[in-house]
Amino acid sequence: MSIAAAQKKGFGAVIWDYLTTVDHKKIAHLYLFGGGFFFLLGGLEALFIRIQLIKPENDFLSAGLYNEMITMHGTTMIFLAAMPLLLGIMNAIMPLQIGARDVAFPFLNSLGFWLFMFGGVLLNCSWFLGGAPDAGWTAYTPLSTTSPGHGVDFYILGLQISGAGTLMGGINFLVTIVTMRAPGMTYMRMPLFTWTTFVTSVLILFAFPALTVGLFLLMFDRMFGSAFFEVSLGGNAVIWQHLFWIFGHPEVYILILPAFGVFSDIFATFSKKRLFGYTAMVFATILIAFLGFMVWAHHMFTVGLGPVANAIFAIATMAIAVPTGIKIFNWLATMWGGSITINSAMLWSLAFIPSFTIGGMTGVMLASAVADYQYHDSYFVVAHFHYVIVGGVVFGILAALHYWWPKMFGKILNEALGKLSFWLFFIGFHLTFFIQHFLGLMGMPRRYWVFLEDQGLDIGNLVSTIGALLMGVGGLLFVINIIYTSVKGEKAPADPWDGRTLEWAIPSPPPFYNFKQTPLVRGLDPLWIEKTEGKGEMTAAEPLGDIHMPDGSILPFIMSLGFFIAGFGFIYQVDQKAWLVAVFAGMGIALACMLIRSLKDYHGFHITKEELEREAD
Ligand code: HEM
Ligand SMILES: [Cu+2]
Repeated sequence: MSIAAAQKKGFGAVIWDYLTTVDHKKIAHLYLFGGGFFFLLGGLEALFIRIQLIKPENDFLSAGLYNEMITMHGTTMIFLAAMPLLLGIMNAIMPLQIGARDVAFPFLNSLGFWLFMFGGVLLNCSWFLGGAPDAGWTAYTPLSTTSPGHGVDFYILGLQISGAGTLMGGINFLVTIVTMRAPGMTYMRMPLFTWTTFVTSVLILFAFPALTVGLFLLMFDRMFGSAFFEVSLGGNAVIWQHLFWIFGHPEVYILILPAFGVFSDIFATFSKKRLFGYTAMVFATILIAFLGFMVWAHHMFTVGLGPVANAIFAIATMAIAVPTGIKIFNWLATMWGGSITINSAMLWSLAFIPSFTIGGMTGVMLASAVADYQYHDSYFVVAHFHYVIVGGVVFGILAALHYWWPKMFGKILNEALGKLSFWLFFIGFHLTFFIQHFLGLMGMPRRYWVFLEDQGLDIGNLVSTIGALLMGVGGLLFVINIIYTSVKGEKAPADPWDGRTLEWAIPSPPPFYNFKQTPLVRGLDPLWIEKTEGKGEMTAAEPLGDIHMPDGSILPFIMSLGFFIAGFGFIYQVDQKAWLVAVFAGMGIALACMLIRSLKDYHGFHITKEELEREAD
């Protein structure tokens, strides 16, 4: 919705519109707003960590607050920033790329967003209510079962609620891609971004239940006196690590695969060439996802699983380098001989290749179980996963935002500001994390609140912190670009980049029904085919007719609010049983919404053929 339309509509109406929307394009806006907010929060927490480590034995943060800061930074960035931002981009673009009018379950789509948002808010309430979780983002037991206060309880309930939202999002995307592709859009004609959305949704479906189960067991141990992880009562603390990483490692592929899809679409568009090795790229994606479930114990090489288990997980981990390497070479081959356009989206994509490859290489080093006894829990590990997560996922998100902003918001992000924020963030990134490899090799452990004088770690940490501040400035400039563009930005045409795929065949932003007539797809890069061999625009697969669209609803918001209230009840009923009232009240609200949704008929509405004909193209 443009600023002009919003002003015409009035602020209140706009808020109500977004509170009740089931339109995938508007839900995408909500995810970008929510995920963007949490990214800034996670970034601020990272800056506090780095300021604490700017010099030896610093006291900017207390030891306890430092533990809370790293826990919240990691948890926020992964669950509340990176993933929702990707879910937002997938929500906005995937239905357009397959020629659909929305996702399969619009109501569920809205519920998925509000559960994420209320889960994220609940988790962050802990800052104001006695202290945030402090057991690390991995919440290893018995640290997490014995951590005093309610911080870890907020972690459990917050992630349980937002995790349910993510699971719904994954199921929704899966069903959408299987059932709502336009005529002719066979699986092997889907753009790579849609393919990676598909495979990521399968990963979400199989990985998140492990976390859900783990969080329930942790909840029972902390709140209801069970002993799943309590060794003295016959429990096993290592089981938590297995459950967490059976989820946790596929989680990193849930984050990186959509980014891989973004780069594939961007390299093809700005090289004016079909993606090299399309079929190999599709199967490499599937193979990475499959192997991604076979490697979780590489996070536990030093736990004592034994040489046989370590060897198996080491080999499986190294094997993932093969399909990943195929992707890197295919991106390079796509650009080879192409007519390359360098703009902000392409800069982030080009910067991704060397940055992510460095992360991949250190990943292979870490996969060597014996060598990992040296690297484990040192800053070498911190450097590695930031190279793959920031150099891969965050660069992918920023590239995608520059590439699809015109389609999502109808305006082109300012290129000058775009390039400036890129260079500051890119240089800051390498300054922050490259030196950390060496801090780790010099023995600096992760998660330590201070480092000591005369350990030779001073310069490295100073450089790392200066880099983090530079990333902060680059990030802020990106936010300024968004504000500047929404106020003064250039209106975007339907196809600003001479694109290849269906989303560029409709206006920017698209009308709320997306396609007036479902398009007929005749091959991979359907729009490019029509542009180069056809009549320059998509052929309709159906005659113009009435279009059915779903109604908006406030129920997803209220249902999520119910779970939010119940969350508080569960956390505080440990101290006072009176809080059980909040549990029943919250669950009652959620249940009532489910009943209303199940019993009341929602017919939706039709846009008539006449209205569509009247509407000027
Ligand atoms: C944007 C700039 C960022 C900076 C400067 C930064 C900095 C750091 C630092 C210094 C630590 C280690 C703290 C310690 O072990 O004592 C850390 C931990 C971590 N970071 Fe980041 N980070 C950034 C972005 C991200 C992003 C985008 C993600 C994920 C999407 C992320 C995920 C994590 C995780 C999971 C941990 C581990 C937390 C734990 O030990 O429990 N970081 N970060
Ligand atoms: Cu892993």
